[in-house]
Amino acid sequence: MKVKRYIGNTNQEVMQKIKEELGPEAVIVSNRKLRKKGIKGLFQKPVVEVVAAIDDAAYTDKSSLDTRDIKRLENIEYQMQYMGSMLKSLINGAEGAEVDKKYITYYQNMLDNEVDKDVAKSVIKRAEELYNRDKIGIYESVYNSILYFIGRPKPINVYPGQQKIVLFVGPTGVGKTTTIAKLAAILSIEQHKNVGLVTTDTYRIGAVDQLNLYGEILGIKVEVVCSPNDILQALRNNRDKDVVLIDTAGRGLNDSKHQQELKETIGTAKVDEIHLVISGNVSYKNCLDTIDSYSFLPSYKLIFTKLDDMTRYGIILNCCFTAGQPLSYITTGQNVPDDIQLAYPEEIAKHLLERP
Ligand SMILES: Nc1nc2c(ncn2[C@@H]2O[C@H](COP(=O)(O)OP(=O)(O)OP(=O)(O)O)[C@@H](O)[C@H]2O)c(=O)[nH]1
Ligand SMILES: [Mg+2]
Repeated sequence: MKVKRYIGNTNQEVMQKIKEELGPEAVIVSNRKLRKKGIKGLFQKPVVEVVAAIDDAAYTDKSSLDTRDIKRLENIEYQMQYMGSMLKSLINGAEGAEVDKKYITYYQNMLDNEVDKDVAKSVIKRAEELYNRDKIGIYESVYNSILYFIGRPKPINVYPGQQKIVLFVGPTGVGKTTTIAKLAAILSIEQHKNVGLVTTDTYRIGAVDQLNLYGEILGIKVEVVCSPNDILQALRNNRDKDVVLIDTAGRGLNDSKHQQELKETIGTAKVDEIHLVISGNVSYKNCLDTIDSYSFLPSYKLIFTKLDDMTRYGIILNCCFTAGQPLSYITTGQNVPDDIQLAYPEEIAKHLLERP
């Protein structure tokens, strides 16, 4: 770390000097106006004093350094990060104090990645247990703790001779129909399964056409169901299929008629698994409301859509933690069928422990 004091008549003049000498990576440590000491100074224009600093690594080619130097620089970097985390947690109030010092950087990184404070504290609590029990490193303990709370992803597994009926639910516009189209394509084209498509969404104008369009491309006839009672006929028409994907209408969260219809559909259709689709680019509060309003479901898997529209992944951990349900897929764009993949907890955990 190189620290230097610069004096000049104006801010601009001093900044120019710093830029020339230390380069654009320099950080300003302090900036103040000074008067010369003594009575004479009172009558003179104040001068500007700026203290600037630059990390050695910022202007030294790392490849020319030996390993010991690199280790030293990395250590300084870690210590600065640690100090930054300590400062932030002090600013945030007493919360940081409840977290063991050795975890403070990871705790702060989780918060910066929009992990909820209570969730982050639970992660750290379990990490400490794992650290003591399994004699593993600090990073490994907190990483494993996140994996524990996210759980193993559960994709749609289709076995020969066992038809699977899968229902997709979720708020309006989260990407249910698009996700079903992606999954139908993957299951039929890549996994050579015989796929059936059913929609109960007769509320929204164009909803049936939307699924029909994908159905036509894949050569799958879409069965349209107008009431929960009609679903049995739709399923009879699909009895030769390995897997049947049922699309539903996105409705207001507190729509009790919608909830009742869903319950009837689940019961009548003898649904094998339900996937709750949540858009990743909304607030955690919004997700909590969604999870709450679907708490009447017996159990489900979580699909996160629109990850291409989000920068922080904390919401995924928050939702898994709160819902206590496993992930299945994540989607990363509008392209059918490319923008979908099995959820990857390891990548999510890694992201959450890095500085955003
Ligand atoms: N950026 C982005 N957009 C997506 C993704 N998935 C779906 N969308 C878009 O989100 C919009 C709504 O998608 P739909 O599949 O119609 O959503 P839905 O949940 O079926 O909507 P309703 O049936 O009206 O409740 C469309 O413009 C999709 O292209 C995704 O992963 N990323
Ligand atoms: Mg839809």
